[in-house]
Amino acid sequence: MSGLEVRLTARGGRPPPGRHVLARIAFHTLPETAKPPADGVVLPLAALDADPERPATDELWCVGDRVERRCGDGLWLAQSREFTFGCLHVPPPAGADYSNAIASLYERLLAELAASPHPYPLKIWHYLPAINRGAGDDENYRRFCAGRDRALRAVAPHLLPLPAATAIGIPNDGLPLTVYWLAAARPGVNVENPRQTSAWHYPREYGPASPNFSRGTLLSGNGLFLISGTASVVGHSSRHPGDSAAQSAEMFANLGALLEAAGLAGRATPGCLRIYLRDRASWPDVARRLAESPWHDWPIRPLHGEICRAELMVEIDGVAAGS
Ligand code: 3EB
Repeated sequence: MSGLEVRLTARGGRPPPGRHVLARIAFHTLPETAKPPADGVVLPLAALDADPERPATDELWCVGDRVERRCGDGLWLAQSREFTFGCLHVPPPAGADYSNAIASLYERLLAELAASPHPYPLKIWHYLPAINRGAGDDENYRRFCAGRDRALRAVAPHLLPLPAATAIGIPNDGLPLTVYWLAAARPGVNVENPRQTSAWHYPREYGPASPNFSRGTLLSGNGLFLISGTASVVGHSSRHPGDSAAQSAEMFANLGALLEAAGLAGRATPGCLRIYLRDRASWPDVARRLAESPWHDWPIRPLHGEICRAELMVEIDGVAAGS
């Protein structure tokens, strides 16, 4: 394996010598006005940064060999010998159409995978407008889960359970529904968290279709570990509703248990993390817990994003590398 690595750089930063950008994820404080970079995509969430000296960053996904790109019709695709990075975006769907919009988006994603030399997803990121709008089973997140589940069972049941994922709400109504994914010629190794019920076994109370994702995915032969969105969920229930400080402590306990399950306890080298905050004002609470955690010196980017359950205030995801 030539190795995939992920790092934070300044805006427009170059990859290390001899490496190539597979995908640049650009974080902006005002994503609605940002111009997409030629070699990547804009994350549709506002980057929080109290420090004006460190205003902008890009997350660079780098590989050792040449990258080819194509784009058009809401699709952006980058391909190296070993990996494909794809991104699809569509206008925000309205009301009851949410699950249909997600099912068609997923059918397109699955068709791209099936036609690609890299048919196995390793992680799928979802940024969803109005994620908590609607009550009970009509909440958009539940409709999203139903649409994803329907498309998968119809088109690609062999991909179940899906690898690592993130699903976060876009607070700004004007930004498109954005899904992007990393894929390879062979599947990764999925890892579950012993503190948490597997998402595909969540009971009926969380919606008509369970979420399809694994807690994390290890890339075979590479050492990179892709961490799913991890929140203050123990078993299947949300802990410390509305309390961002207590939720942060629970979230870090979950992250520690997941890294241990992946065989990375005490061996993980700084990768790249993102923290999603429902409420920008809770960053000091979360930052305090981060400072007390084993990840205090990892590159990290706080972002303004909504968590899929209304009572959850904070979530973390990212990449760790084995030492
Ligand atoms: C959870 O533990 C939090 O539906 O793809 C995290 C990561 C969450 C991915 C998804 C949802 C998803 O249930 C929510």
